[in-house]
This record gives sequence, structure tokens and C-alpha cells, in this order.
Amino acid sequence: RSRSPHDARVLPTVPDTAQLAGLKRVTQYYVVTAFLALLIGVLLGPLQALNYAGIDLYDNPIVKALLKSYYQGLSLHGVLNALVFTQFFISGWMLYLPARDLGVRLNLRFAWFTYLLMTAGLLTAALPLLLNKATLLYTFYPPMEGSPFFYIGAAVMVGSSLLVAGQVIAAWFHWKRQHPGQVTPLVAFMCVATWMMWTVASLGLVGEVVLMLIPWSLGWVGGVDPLLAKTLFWWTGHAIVYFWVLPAYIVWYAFLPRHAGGRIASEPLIRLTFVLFLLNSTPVGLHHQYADPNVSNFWKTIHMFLTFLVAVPSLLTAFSVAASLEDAARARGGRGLFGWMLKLPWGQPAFSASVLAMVSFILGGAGGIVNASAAFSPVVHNTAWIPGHFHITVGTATTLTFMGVSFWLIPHLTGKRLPSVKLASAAVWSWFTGMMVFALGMHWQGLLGVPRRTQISAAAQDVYRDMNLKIPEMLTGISGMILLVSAALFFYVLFRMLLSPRQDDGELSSPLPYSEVISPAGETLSAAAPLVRATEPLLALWVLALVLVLMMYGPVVGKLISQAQLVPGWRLY
Ligand code: HAS
Ligand code: HEM
Ligand code: CU
Repeated sequence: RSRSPHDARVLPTVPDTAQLAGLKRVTQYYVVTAFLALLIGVLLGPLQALNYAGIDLYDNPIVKALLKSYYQGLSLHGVLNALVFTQFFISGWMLYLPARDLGVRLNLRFAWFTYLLMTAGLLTAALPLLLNKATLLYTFYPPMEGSPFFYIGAAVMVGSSLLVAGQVIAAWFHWKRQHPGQVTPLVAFMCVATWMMWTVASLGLVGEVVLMLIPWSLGWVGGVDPLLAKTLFWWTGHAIVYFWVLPAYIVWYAFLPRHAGGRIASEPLIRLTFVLFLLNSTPVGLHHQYADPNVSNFWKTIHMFLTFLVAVPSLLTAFSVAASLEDAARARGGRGLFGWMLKLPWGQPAFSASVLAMVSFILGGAGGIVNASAAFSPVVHNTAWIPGHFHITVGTATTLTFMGVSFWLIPHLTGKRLPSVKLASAAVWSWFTGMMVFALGMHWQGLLGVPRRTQISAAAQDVYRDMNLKIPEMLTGISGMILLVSAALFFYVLFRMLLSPRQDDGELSSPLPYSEVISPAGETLSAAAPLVRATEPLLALWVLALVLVLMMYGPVVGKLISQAQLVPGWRLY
């Protein structure tokens, strides 16, 4: 078995114990804040699933006391789950990993400042959400208008994530200066590439919120151009899905093989995958806008082809991680074309969470390619199919992977112990089952023409009378109940773990699960393969990514700016 340079550093160099303890603490704050957001966000999900089963609980006195409307609940659900949970978890995860992998000393004051700023942004945006003053859904399309606090809080939150990006990229530069001619270690490479991608991707949203929505909501300008705002939103809004899923890819590539008892297939291939995401994640956003006027079909078609292209690094991931799993299973004595799968450690929650997340993502990814096809889009756009798609991408591929990570990361950070492998396993399997049933129900309803973002349970009974909706409605309702049980199991395990006494510093009892590599990248650039050398200059590739986005979005945004028509805001809630 060949070994990667990582193996010598299974516990990568740590500057000193105070630095390590501080780094672990700030990471823990990020991760716990993330899961608190998920807890509230997820509790609203079953109500929505019941809505799509034709059961309206929004008149129930308890629900009514908490939520003014279906749409207030849906706004909270989307923002807390998709925007807050992900960003906080990722900010902690992708600060800690590269710092450990590079063995660099971070400025912890700056890390705490960033965490506090992000939390202040979160609270500023949460207040109007809770007061029903920002019931705009998580996409906050104008001319729907909310409290300026919501936009300001959102801007501060996203801005803080860019500070984390800056700190990690700066740490990498520092490492590069100290290690001339060396190949960046794999995990750090993946983190830096992801953060760089996010800096390019977030420009659209930052422009929209800072230049348009904040001045408008403060009354400094009389109106807003809805299509320009929406276009800038999706500049960020597609790439953000890779900001959510690439941290899960890091788990699948770097740590899952270890959980399975196998090896990473190829480091150069992984580096290629992340560079492709850096270059191609952003200039695809128009696939959310096929139905919008005043954007030419020419650019929509270009973005469609670029979308198909950005599926390629995910396909590379699928085959390469499958190879790792097969390697693991055969090492455990697995045989046959498919029989080897039985030898995988399905009862280990840190393993099963990632693999079940990946299984859901096979279907989620296939659905994404349907959505991206301009010919199919009119059938599925704005229907229940779309929530079906993204609950098995962000709602499972990302969320279930992060849940699985928490089972070893929290022991690693805090020196506490996972209280029950059985309950953690039950949480994982029930989440997977619940989301697969949910996806079936929602995709099916979507094909029958049921719209998304609709309080369908309160609509006149005969609106969809001609359709045979009974079975998919039932599936959706049942899935909501399975997911409620699953969430209860997961949060029970999580809080019992967090509230248990600390046993040690977590370094030996729950080390970072680095894996061996079949084809490593090597340590020095001069001896490395051409693909390794070509992927190492991330800064140049980052500039190229920026140029590509400006090429693919410049003409579209330029035309919208030149034809801008400002309209006043609406409050529909
Ligand atoms: Fe998407 C809408 C297209 C990926 C999330 N997407 C959404 C929305 C969200 C979302 C939240 O083109 C809704 C936005 C809204 O509110 O309006 N999506 C795609 C495409 C991909 C894709 C082409 N989406 C994601 C990911 C998400 C996400 C990732 C979150 C994390 N999506 C769209 C389009 C729309 C859209 C349109 C707009 C729809 C509309 O009309 O409004 C691709 O990136 C997917 C590529 C993925 C694959 C799968 C690779 C499989 C892997 C697992 C392998 C498994 C193994 C396990 C090895 C090709 C890596 C084996 C197991 C053993 C036991 C051996
Ligand atoms: C929307 C259910 C967990 C992210 C929805 C909708 C349903 C639902 C039925 C569609 C509402 C509509 O279109 O009117 C659930 C259930 C969950 C769950 C039962 C588990 C208990 C999650 C998780 C995430 C997530 C874990 C992400 C991490 C979203 C987003 C929306 C949504 C972004 C779209 C909101 C919008 O359209 O503005 N959810 N969900 N959900 N969900 Fe979930
Ligand atoms: Cu997209």
C-alpha cells in the first residue's frame, strides 16, 4: 500500500496547545450555532409536508400563536436551514480543517471577531423574520419588500463568511511562502479552492443587497429593478449550492475512505475536480431563469451547456468515491460485482450518513440535470418537483453528511463521547428514508402540476380534483412524520453529547480521520505529475474564474442595467 504525505501527519502539526484549544473552541461555536438554526428550521418542515398532504395546521391555535402565516414559516425554514445552518457549519469546518492541515497559526482574535459578526448579522436578520417583517421566502425577490434590518443582517452574514474565506486564503499564502516548491496538502487545497469559488460566487448577491436592496429598503431610492436583482441573486444562488456541497465532498473524499477502511483513489483527480468547480460553478445561474423575459435565449443556452459541464466534476466524484468504497469493501473480503457493498460498515453512523447522503445525491443530481434542460424546465419549474430536488441535495447530501460529521467532530473538538451508536444510526437511516419518501412524493406531485410555495392545503378542494394526487400526497405527509422522528433522534443524540462531561482533549480518542491514498500527489512540485503542477496555482485559477464569470454574466447584467426600470416595493404579508 502506498502512503500519502498525509499519513505521516495523521495528527498534523499543531502550533501549540493554547492555539489548538482556541481553534477548537471557535469551531465548536460555529458548529453548535449551525445546529441550533437547523433545529428551529427543521421543526417547521413537517408542517409544510402536511400542507402538501392536504392537511392545513396553520389555523391551529398553537401554530397561529407562533406563525402569522404559511409563508412566514416557509421563510424561516428556508433561511435557517439553507442559509444559516450551512454557512455557520461550513465557516467552522473550513476554518478548522485547513488550519490543521497546514499546521499554521491563526489569529484567533480575528476568528472570534468574525464569528461574533456573523452571529450579529444572523440576529439582525432573524428579528424581522420572527416579527413577520421579512416574509419574503429565502430568495427575497423584489419588488416584495421587507424590513431593512433583514437585508442588512443578511449582508453582514455573507460579509462575515468572506472574512473567513480571507483568513483561510491568507493562511495558505503564508504556508506557501514558508514551503516554496511544495504541493499543498489535499484537504487544505480543497478548502482554499472552495473558499476562492465562494468569493467569486458571492459577488452577485453582495452587489444586489448592498447596491440595490439596502438603499431601496431604507427609502434612499424610489424603486428597484426586479429582474436585475433576480439575475444578481442567481449569480450567487446557483454557485451557493456548491458552497453547500463541496464541504460534503471534502468529507466523502478525505475522510469517508477511512471510515470505510479503504483508501482515497487519486489526489490529482480530486484537485482537478475542485479546480473545475472553482472555474465553472458560477457562470450557470441563468438556468434558474429560463422563464424570465428580457434575458436572451443565447445566454440562457450558453448557461445551460455550462451547467451540463459543471456536472462533470460531480460525476468524477461519484466514480472516484465509489472506487474508494469498493477498495474498502474488497479489503474487508467483499466479493462479486455488487456483493462487495454488503461488506461496508453500514452500522457505523459516521460512515452510513455520508454514503446514504451520496446515494440520495445520485438521484438529486440526476434531477438537477432534468431541471437544467431547457426542454424539461417548463414542466418542473415552480412546481413541487423543485423542493423534491433540493431536499435530496442540500437537505440530504449536505445536511446528512454534516450530521454524520458531528458524530466524530464534536468528540474531536470537545473531548466528549457519542452517547449512542444505535440512536445515531437510527437518526441517520430514518433521515435518509424520510427524505427519499419526501422526494418521491414531491417530485410526483410536481409532475402532476402542483405548484411549490403554495399553501395548497387551504386552496379550494376542487382545484386539483382531476388529478390522482392521493398517493403522492400521502407519501409527502408520511415523510414529514418520519423526518420529525429522525430530527428528534438526531437532536437528542447531539444535545446529550454536548451536555456530557469532557473526557480528554479529543486528539487521540477522536482524531481527524485522514485516509491513505492510492495515487498521492507527492510532496514537491518538481517531482509531481503535470496535473498536480497545473492545479497548484490557485490564485491564477481564481483570476481565470473571475474573468469567466465576467464574460458569461457581463453582457446579461450590462443589458439589464442599461434598461433598468425601477418599480416601488410591495408588502404582501
Ligand atoms: Fe440544483 C434548483 C440544477 C445540484 C440545490 N437546486 C435548486 C434549488 C436548490 C438546489 C436549493 O438547472 C432551488 C432554488 C430555488 O429555490 O428556486 N442542481 C442542478 C444541477 C446540479 C444541481 C445540474 N442543486 C444541486 C446541489 C444543491 C442544489 C448540489 C445543493 C446542495 N437546480 C438545478 C436547476 C434548478 C435547481 C436547473 C432550477 C430549477 C427551477 O426550475 O427552478 C448538479 O450539480 C448535479 C450534479 C450531480 C451529479 C450526481 C453525482 C453523484 C454523486 C454521488 C455518488 C454516489 C456514490 C455512492 C459513489 C451528477 C457524487 C455509491 C454507494 C454505494 C453503496 C457504493
Ligand atoms: C421548502 C419540508 C428539511 C431547505 C420545503 C417545503 C417542504 C419542506 C414541504 C416546500 C414548501 C413549499 O414549496 O411551499 C421539509 C421537511 C424537512 C425539511 C419535512 C425535514 C424535517 C430541510 C432541510 C433543508 C431545507 C434540512 C436545508 C438544509 C428548504 C428550502 C426550502 C424548503 C431552502 C424552500 C423555501 C422556499 O421556497 O422559500 N421544505 N424540509 N429543508 N426547504 Fe425543507
Ligand atoms: Cu442552480
